[in-house]
Amino acid sequence: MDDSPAQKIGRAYAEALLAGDEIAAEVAIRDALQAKLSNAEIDELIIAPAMWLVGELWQRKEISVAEEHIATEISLRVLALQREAARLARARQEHLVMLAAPSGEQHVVALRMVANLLREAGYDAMMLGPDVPPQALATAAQRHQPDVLCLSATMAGGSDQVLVAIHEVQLACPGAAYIVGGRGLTSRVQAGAGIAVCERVSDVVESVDALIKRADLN
Ligand code: B12
Repeated sequence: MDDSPAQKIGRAYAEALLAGDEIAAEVAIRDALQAKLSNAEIDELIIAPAMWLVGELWQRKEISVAEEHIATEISLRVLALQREAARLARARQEHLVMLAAPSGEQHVVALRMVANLLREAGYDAMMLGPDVPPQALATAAQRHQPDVLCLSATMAGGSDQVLVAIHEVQLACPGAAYIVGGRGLTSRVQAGAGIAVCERVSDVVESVDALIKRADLN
């Protein structure tokens, strides 16, 4: 039977500790977070067993005191990383991202992916769906005060609809930032202050983080 993700990551983590490789240890813990292991699982299934192994090897004099100290120091730093990830997810809960396909745009698969990724990362995401007229979008933005709006343009001419939507929302909700994506976008839509252009859905969480400003999340 194949090893579970926790077993594989646990092995990688233990190897990293024994090699004194802090970066590899961090990568293993980031992999665990990505694999959706809880902090309790990371503690019980990855960090604790690796430290037990370090203890056994130390007792058997197969590794030195210095190596044991380095392994412990790495694990303590990794615990701080876990705390930081949890804190970032909590901070994201305070922020609302609104998603909409502007007037005439029926394609919403990418936007749904974006909404899923944002929710997974901890953001509050409100999906308005396809073909949302600019005025309706502005009214919704005024009412719910999103920090960021995600808009998609798949069709030729979609750039204009995105620009009209942004213009309307700016009047109703001046503090909002925007992330736009979709193959219908042309150079008419430029990234700039408060506007990010994303080619791939997988870039969206990082882009929202950046727009909301690290300072706010820190
Ligand atoms: C499914 C589909 C439909 C469905 C949509 C259903 C729905 N609920 O979404 C229906 C049947 C409604 C439909 C209708 C039409 N469609 Co259509 N459709 C498609 C199809 C096959 C798949 C679209 C899709 O889901 N792609 C998967 C997503 C994940 O990828 P994506 O949209 O390309 O987005 C990627 C990036 O651009 C980016 N991204 C996109 N938006 C955003 C937003 C943000 C915030 C971020 C961060 C990233 C991001 O992330 C994605 C991946 O990383 C495409 C084919 C294709 N090549 O895409 C045609 C396609 C988009 N459709 C097309 C056309 C022409 C039409 C119709 C005019 C057909 C007709 N004659 O009626 C109508 C127009 C509807 C309208 N007014 O919007 C053309 C568009 C050509 C163009 N550029 O003008 C395409 C390209 C097909 C083709 N090769 O001709 N369609």
